[in-house]
Amino acid sequence: MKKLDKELRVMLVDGLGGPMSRRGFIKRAGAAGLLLGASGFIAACGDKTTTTAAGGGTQEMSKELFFYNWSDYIDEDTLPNFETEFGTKVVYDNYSSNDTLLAKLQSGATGYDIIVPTDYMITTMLGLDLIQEIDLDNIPNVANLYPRFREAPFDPGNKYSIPWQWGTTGIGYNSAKVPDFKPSWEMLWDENYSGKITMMNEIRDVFAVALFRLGYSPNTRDTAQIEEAKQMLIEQKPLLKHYTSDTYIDELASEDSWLSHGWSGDVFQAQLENEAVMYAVPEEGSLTWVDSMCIPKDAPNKYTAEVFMNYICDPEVAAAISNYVYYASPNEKAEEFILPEILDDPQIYPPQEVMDKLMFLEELGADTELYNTAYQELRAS
Ligand code: N2P
Repeated sequence: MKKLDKELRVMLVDGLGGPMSRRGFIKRAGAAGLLLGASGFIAACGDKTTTTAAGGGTQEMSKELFFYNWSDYIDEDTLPNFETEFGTKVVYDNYSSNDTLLAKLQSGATGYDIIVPTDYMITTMLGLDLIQEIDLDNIPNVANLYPRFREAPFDPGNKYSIPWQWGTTGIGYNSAKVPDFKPSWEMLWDENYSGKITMMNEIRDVFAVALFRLGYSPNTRDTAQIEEAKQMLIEQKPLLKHYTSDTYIDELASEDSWLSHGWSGDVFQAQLENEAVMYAVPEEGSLTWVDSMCIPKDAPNKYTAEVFMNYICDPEVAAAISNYVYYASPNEKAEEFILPEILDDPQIYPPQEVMDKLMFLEELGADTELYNTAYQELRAS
């Protein structure tokens, strides 16, 4: 990828003027996106459809790449720039929960080349033989990642996965409509806000909220604890507007919802539209997670998928994604291109003492069924 002109980069990183609110700042980031697009265009002059693989030999880029990613999780220029640079069309499709992604893969050949499951779900998919090993010779840019993302417990050495973005789970709330907000999961059970509350549509995440509220681990295998959490979630149901893992961004922005169980960057995206929207990680504890690119077993275009992964690990490409979606990047070399307002924001890059309090969901093997059954009972109640 062509490097940004130095003067332009300084302008993007240092900003055009004095301190700005996040809302003002993203407008500036939007302008940066346009400029990056222009840079991608310049880089496109040259035939990139045949590439020499780092491991030797020549491998053909496919005409199309089928990419299945989370909704609201990419810079608007990322795919157009890739298409211009490599001459491959990206067919882009979205999901909003790991459960949907897993069900899709389990239902048979999907034709997807890249998917982006969350940490624990990668372990699940490996166990079900749904994803395949990656040829790291084609992804030299993996060296740009922070060491902790090269040695993550769910995939040490990035044999099967290349991290995309990471973040935390918490509550998005409207500070004007919920003046008595406190950083507690209890808020999602507050009858004063009945009809204005949303919960995610994701099995383990929904149970994690009730389990944290009860003081239990979100990874418990204890059937009595899971049952107690289910009862608590059944009590909550009449207060909910609905379960959603994507529309809450717009609903928070339009004030159709005032309290949403949500992911950090999604809530900040809502905040761009409505300055009253805030994000908090509840004091009872919460989750952190990392989503990573993987190649399904039956992917039609494995080599092109690896070239795409390498492109995403380019520091400027990775930074542009964080600058747009407000999630943290696993790419250490991207730091110099990430807007300081994002890099220095403790809600996006939490300090170690906050990280120490956050937990990862764990893959529970056969005991996952305890959650699947309880969730079905909850939704049917
Ligand atoms: C993006 C959702 C982030 C994914 N809309 C949470 N794992």
